[in-house]
Amino acid sequence: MRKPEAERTRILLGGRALIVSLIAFGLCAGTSVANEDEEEQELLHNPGFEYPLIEPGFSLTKPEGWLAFSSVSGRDGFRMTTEVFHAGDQALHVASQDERNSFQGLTQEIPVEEDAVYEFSLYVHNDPAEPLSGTVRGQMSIEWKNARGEEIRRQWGPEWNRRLARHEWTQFSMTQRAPRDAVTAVFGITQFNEQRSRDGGAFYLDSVSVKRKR
Ligand SMILES: [Ca+2]
Repeated sequence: MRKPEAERTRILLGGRALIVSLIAFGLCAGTSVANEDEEEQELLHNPGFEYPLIEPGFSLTKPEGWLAFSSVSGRDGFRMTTEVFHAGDQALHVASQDERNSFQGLTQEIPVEEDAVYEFSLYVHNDPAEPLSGTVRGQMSIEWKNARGEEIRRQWGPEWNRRLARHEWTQFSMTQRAPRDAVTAVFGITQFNEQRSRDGGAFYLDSVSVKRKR
């Protein structure tokens, strides 16, 4: 039996109203997600060294999503750890290499938009068991690249050294505007050792972050 005309109309209107509501909700939700994407979303993969999961203690396993480099062939001082961390369950232990004028680092290259502003930040903690000494230091940097993969500009940020706190985490950050033609940026943390005399030591690194500000 056919429904009375008035009731069919109401059902149709109700359905349309629901669809309109859903579209409106979707648009609102979409807008809010887009804003978060542009302004607040974490852009790094595995920024807190939570992956892969390691056994309790220290591990030579490399953190997912990060590219490690070292001036000393086949050897670096990176170890994932569950012993000390700023957030989550894991962090990275960075020990200087016993080699004069050595350097090593971790980078992550991600897409960027020219003229957008990016905030790069991290937390570091001097290793009380083997604190940084002498010339050993860590430093943040951003390398902007164009569509051909060529470096447009490299900007060095804050650095930390033997004066870094041994019993608390210290945050460092740098905020920079992507230059014209930039399509990707390499966000890096480098540890340098000039090794005059007996320089050495290590620090913990955790909660690295890159966010687009505007
Ligand atoms: Ca962590």
